[in-house]
Amino acid sequence: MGTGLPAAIGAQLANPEKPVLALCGDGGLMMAVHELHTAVAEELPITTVVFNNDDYAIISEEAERSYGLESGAYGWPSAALDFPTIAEGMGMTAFRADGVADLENRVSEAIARDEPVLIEVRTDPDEPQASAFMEGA
Ligand SMILES: Cc1ncc(C[n+]2csc(CCOP(=O)(O)OP(=O)(O)O)c2C)c(N)n1
Ligand SMILES: [Mg+2]
Repeated sequence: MGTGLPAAIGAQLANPEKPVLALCGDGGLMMAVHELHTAVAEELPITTVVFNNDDYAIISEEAERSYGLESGAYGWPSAALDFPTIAEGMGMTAFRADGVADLENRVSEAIARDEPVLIEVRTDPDEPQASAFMEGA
């Protein structure tokens, strides 16, 4: 939560010859979104995959289950973020992937480009979160 992209920058600096991917939620990436610009400015060929569901979904789901709040209570569907546009505004190549096969192709393409790339994957905010699986739901 917030540390994925900064940690990927450190991993890439320590392993310049290896492909590095940061797997982020939209809420988590927003906590350090300016580091996309660091990757561009420092020419770090990180691939950032952001799973965008317009929500702190694990928090919203727990609030709904345990405290009876409405579905998506902490989300922001009326103010959706467009991560490819954000990344492109920082000078980064960006794609949107639709489905698993497309994501696989885009990740391969991003690694082959040897430059920082962002890939956005739109996901369903009603998809069960990790906390639900941990409770056996
Ligand atoms: C620094 C920090 N702030 C807040 C939290 C509490 N927290 C855990 S998960 C989460 C929301 C994650 O949202 P997102 O990255 O969009 O993932 P999603 O659950 O939607 O897949 C929050 C706020 C945390 N773990 N660490
Ligand atoms: Mg989210």
